[in-house]
Amino acid sequence: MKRLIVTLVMLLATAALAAGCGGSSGPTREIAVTMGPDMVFTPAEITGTVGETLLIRLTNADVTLEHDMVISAFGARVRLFAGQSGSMTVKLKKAGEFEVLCTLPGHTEAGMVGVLKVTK
Ligand SMILES: [Cu+2]
Repeated sequence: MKRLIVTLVMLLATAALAAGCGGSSGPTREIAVTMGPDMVFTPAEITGTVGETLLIRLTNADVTLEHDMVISAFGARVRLFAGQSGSMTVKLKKAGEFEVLCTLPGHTEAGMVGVLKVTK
């Protein structure tokens, strides 16, 4: 009997873990974006659909310049030194076209901008 209870508890724990991973969040899709060299995001256009979660893998390909990527509509921000890599997740909760900016001084003005297009 004791053994049965232990087995049941383990099964329940496993089920709880599985539920936690799935949850109500939609699928996660990975994309890669390069910052620089020069004042560009490549690709400059990111697309997705509402409900999706994007895992954006970023590489700062510049030799000397620091860059960041800010998608203020979704509260997402990553700042990377030259040559550094990082990532951020963005849960696409709403449809529309949203600004993607590098907010380091002068970078937006120099054209380091992109767009995130989210469709329903
Ligand atoms: Cu920049």
